[in-house]
Amino acid sequence: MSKQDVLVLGGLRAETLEGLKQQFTTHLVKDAKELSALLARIGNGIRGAARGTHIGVDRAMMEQLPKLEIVANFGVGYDGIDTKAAAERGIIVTNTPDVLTEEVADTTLGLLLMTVRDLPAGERYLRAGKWPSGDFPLSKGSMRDRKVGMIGLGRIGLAIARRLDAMGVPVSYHTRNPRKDVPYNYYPDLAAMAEAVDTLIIIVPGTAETKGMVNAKILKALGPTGIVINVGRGVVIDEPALVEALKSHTIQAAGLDVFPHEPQVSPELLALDNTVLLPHLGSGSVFTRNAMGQLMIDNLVSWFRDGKPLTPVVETPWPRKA
Ligand code: A2R
Repeated sequence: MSKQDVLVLGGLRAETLEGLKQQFTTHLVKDAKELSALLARIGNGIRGAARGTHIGVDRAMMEQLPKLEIVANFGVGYDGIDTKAAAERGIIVTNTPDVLTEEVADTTLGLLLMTVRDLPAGERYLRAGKWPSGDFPLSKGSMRDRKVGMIGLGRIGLAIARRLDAMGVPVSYHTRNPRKDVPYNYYPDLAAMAEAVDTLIIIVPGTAETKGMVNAKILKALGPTGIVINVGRGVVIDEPALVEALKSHTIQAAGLDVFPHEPQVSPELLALDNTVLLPHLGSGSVFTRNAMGQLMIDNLVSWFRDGKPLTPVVETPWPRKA
């Protein structure tokens, strides 16, 4: 059987690209300019797409790919894909859940501890040769007296909460629907949860509903010992409001792994010393990125070989809704 033509959008690891090449005839596109030339040339023959980082899949692109059946996304978050347009055209979208859950939860705990205990500044202090002239100041924050409010308690949120349980840290959560299988306090109202806790961990998808949900009002409710950790999506925080709250010490600090305009980071956030900033590396180990790449490939293989996707997203369920 001849190999299917698969469009490969944006950055993927060499191992993942190699895995794709073994199964498919791949057409690699790194940016929007390359894309329009390629689509004009071979758009009619493409039935599958593998989506890496930094290139969106919008309605206009789908229109140039009349035979497209499946978009396999690398990563659990798929806000860069217009799933409404996909569903209308019967295109299945898949993501890579579960295989990254524990890794992202580990990174979140690392970022939380870095931010609460001011650990990156301590490391900079040692490397600058300052230790012999005096001890690094005690951290204002401690996990010993913190209360965490999770914004999102899905696969990853739950894995984070389990780690907090082990540390003896009380957990509350805000989602649209309460879970029946957890012992944590549920807050249907985010502002009420922000009042009750001093630490927010954001692990929701980037959607029209979640965009800007952590705003000036929520930050004020969190208060002067407040710490915000974002490992979900950058757009969930109203960034100007966050910068203002950090500058005015309305809250204490923020630890961020995701940003609204990645890979660009606001110079204002960079200039503040009460931020800890990571370059979106929540799932960023060789082990986990390989597992994510394999699941993306397996979705495409399963679709073309067995006629079904392995991990379709909720907006494009399989079997398709009648
Ligand atoms: O609202 P629910 O009951 O569907 O709970 C989901 C919550 N969530 C929200 N919470 C409050 N307001 C919203 N508008 C809202 N939309 C969704 O986010 C659920 O607790 C959580 C999502 O969990 P999962 O779908 O299991 O995703 P997972 O694997 O934990 O990853 C979360 C996100 C990804 O979408 C990427 O953006 C990022 O982490 O890597």
